[in-house]
Amino acid sequence: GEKVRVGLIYGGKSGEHEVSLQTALAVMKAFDFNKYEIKPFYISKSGQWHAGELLLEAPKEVAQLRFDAGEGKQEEDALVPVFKGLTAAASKSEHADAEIDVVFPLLHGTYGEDGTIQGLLEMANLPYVGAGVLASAVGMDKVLMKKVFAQEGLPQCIFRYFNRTQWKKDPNFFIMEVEVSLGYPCFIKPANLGSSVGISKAKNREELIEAIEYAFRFDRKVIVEEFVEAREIEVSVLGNDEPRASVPGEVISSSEFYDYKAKYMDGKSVMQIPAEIPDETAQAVRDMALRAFMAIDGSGLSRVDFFMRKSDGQLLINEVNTMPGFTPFSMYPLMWKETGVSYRELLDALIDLALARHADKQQIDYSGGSL
Ligand code: G1L
Repeated sequence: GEKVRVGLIYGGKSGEHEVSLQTALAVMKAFDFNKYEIKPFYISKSGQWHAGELLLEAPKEVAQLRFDAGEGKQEEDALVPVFKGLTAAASKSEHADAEIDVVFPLLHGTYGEDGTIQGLLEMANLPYVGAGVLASAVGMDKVLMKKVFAQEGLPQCIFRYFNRTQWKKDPNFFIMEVEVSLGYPCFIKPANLGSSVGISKAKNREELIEAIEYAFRFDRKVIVEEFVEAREIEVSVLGNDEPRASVPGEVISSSEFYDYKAKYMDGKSVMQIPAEIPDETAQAVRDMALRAFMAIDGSGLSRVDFFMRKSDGQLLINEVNTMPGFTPFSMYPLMWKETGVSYRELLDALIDLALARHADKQQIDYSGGSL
C-alpha cells in the first residue's frame, strides 16, 4: 500500500523500560492508521530483540507490546536477524516490499539515547526520528554538552569535572577546586545522563567526598555543579536545520506548588504552560533554546531546560534532552499543544523531519571525491 511503515523500537535494558513501553503505546494510539502502519520491535530487559507482526491498528494495552511473555507471539530473539531485516528494508531497490520506511526509536539511556541505536540505524541506512549519533552522544554527556554551550556563549552554572584516575591521584586538588570555585552546597553527578542515579547534594567536605565516590560507581567521569536557587523553565524545539521553539513552560516541584492553579500535573510536579514569565524572558529563552539545539547539531526534537535564577532573573542553560518524556502528558508534547501543535501533528512532523533529513544526507558524497 501507500502507507508509511514505521518501525517502533521500544523497551530496552535501561531503567526506563516501563516508561518506554507506556510511551510506545501512547504513540501507537495516536498514529493515524490511515497514513501509517507500525512494525513493533521490542527489546526485553535482558537486551533481546523481538520483532512483532505488522500492526494495522493500535494495541489496547501495554501487555500486548511485550513479545517475550511466551504467549505464542512470533519471536526473533536476536539483534542479528532483526538487523538483517532492517538493512534489507533499507535497500529498497532489491526489496520492493521493503519492510520499513522510517524508525521511531523510543529508548532511553545506554543503548538508545547515547547514539548507539542511532549508529545502528545509520549503518542500515534507514531514516529515523530524532537526534543523530553526534547530538545523541553530546546530549548524553553533561561535560561535553557544557563545553558546547560555552563555545556558543550560552550562560550556565559553574562546574568542575574530573575522571576517576585524576581523582584517585590527587583528590585534594579537586576538593580545593570545588570549594574555591563553587562552594557549598553543590551537586555531584555522573557525567553520563543515562539515568538519575548517582546524583547527590553536598553541604560540606565530608559529604562531597562521599558523593564523588558514589557517583564514580556509575561513570568514570564526574561533574560537580554549583547550587542555584532558581525556577525551572523548559522549551520544546522541533525541526532540523530551521527549528522552531514552543512557548516556554515551568516545572514547579511539589514542595512549592500549592499556590499554583496549574492545568497539568503529574505525581511529583506541576507543569505551568505557558510559564508565567515576562515576554522578554520568554523570547530570550526560546532564542537560547534554538541556539543550544543548533550548537549540539540537533535534529527532530529536543527539550531544552533552563534555570531562572531567583536572585536576579538571569537565565542559565541546564541541559538539552534529545529524548524527552513523550507521552501526551509529558512536558514536551504539552508545550507544543499550548503552542498549537497536537500530539498527532507532532508525530507527523517528526516522521516528515526524519525522512527529510535522510533524503538530505543521500546527497552527500561519501566516496572522498572519487565518484
Ligand atoms: F524518537 C524520538 F522522537 F526522537 C524520541 C525518542 C525517545 C522522543 C522521545 C523519546 N523518549 C524516550 O525514549 C523516553 C526516555 C521518554 C523513554 Cl520512552
